[in-house]
Amino acid sequence: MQATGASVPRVGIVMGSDSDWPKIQAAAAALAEFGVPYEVRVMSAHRTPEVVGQYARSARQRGLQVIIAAAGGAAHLAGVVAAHTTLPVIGLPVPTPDLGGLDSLLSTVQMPGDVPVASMAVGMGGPRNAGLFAVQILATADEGLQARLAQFKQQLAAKIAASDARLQEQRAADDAAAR
Ligand code: RP5
Repeated sequence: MQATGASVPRVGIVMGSDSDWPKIQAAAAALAEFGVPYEVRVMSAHRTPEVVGQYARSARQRGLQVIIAAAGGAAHLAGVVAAHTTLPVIGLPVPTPDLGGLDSLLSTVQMPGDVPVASMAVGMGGPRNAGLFAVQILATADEGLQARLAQFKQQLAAKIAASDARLQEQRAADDAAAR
């Protein structure tokens, strides 16, 4: 799937199974939010190892600049992708029913020296952060994205300030009612 029209994808999202997709869609949503063209593929380090190697080896030449690799359980996908490319690889451990994703996390994050994978959190903000981290990597050489990220940080700060103001108002009202 190529999600943003005719634009050449800058980010590749790969996952070990289509069962991962509902759990990691927030990564794609974050890329879309910043207007970053991306592609999404299913490929498995264990079930289709040749496809993974070919994808990773050809990624830079096809214009990809970052790869997000999501997998669950014995989650070797990000590491195998990293073995075959010099592009930055973001590992996204997918929650699992058996071990809650600790299996995925450790399989993704515990890379040996010389083959880095930037691992995100299991669940919670992990998928969204994978997308945002890819945007941040691209922004190191893209002033437009850098400006959008700066605006994003300002919006975050404004949102938290508004939450704090609401909480203070609520507490003051509760105190007044209790008197
Ligand atoms: C991993 O095994 C996938 O990334 C997925 O998280 C998990 C289960 O895959 P399915 O059995 O649903 O295909 O390779």
